[in-house]
Amino acid sequence: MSITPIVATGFDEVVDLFADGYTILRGAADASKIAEIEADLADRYDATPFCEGGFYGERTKRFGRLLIHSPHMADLVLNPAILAITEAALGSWCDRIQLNLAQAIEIHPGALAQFPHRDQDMWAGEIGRVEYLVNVMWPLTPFTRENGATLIWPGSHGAEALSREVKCDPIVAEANPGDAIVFLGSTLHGAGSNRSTGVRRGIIISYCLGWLKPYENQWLAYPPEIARTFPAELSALAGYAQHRPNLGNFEGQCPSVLFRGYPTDPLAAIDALRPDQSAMLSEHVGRQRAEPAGGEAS
Ligand SMILES: O=C(O)CCC(=O)C(=O)O
Repeated sequence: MSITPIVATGFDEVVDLFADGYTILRGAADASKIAEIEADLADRYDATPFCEGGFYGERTKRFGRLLIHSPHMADLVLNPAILAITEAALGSWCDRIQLNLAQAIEIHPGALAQFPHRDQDMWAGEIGRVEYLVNVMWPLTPFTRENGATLIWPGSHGAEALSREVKCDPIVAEANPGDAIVFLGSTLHGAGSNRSTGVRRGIIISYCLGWLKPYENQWLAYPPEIARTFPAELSALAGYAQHRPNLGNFEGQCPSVLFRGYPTDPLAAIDALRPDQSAMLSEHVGRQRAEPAGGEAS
């Protein structure tokens, strides 16, 4: 395994994540809160049509924008243990992480096993040395071998993603509401087939490098009038923060400026730079200021 996160964490889960490509955090959230989320989403599950196409699954329902469907979702997205693991896992490659997706999934009896895939393949970046994403599957109903628990191929991550050969059998991520099934964007995985008589419900929350295009368009899912009601950490995850230098700005400023309404007057563009860039810039500016008027920068 060639990838080692640079950030020192002390979290065994991060070690497991990079050793095996996945880890399961038992009891990461309060099961009663998960039950409240399931209740909040119930009507939406009922109203949502089945997906079309073999990847999404024709016996599967999915819907996004989960932060608007349950007030308890914010706590799940901001789960401190998950954020710590994710920041440790991805922090070597970005200045800040962002929310990639918050999607509810309901797999009905008769659903076929999903095509095994790696979520990182949605981005055409270098494979094998960079991790782009951390996925967290939160079961709303128990996940069992019979009802289609997520299948995960241990050790299929990192440089192994360059190999076309699958070297082992998948593990069945059996888990209960409150548990968090965490895996890397480079880890081969997919939903299992549902051979039971009940539905398998879960929520997938993923986080990616802050400079990538997220899978779910966060600014459309949560426009400023909605995102302004979020806690600051959550709105930043949902795209209302710049990724230094200056990425995702609005008129040269942090997009959270829109929480005060669309500005009627022109705004000043304000540098949002990393410390190393600020240092280089200070030197560049300082040198010119120190020169006699009319002098040329070298
Ligand atoms: O539902 C699952 O267990 C996995 C879902 C998944 O990997 C996907 O939809 O991309």
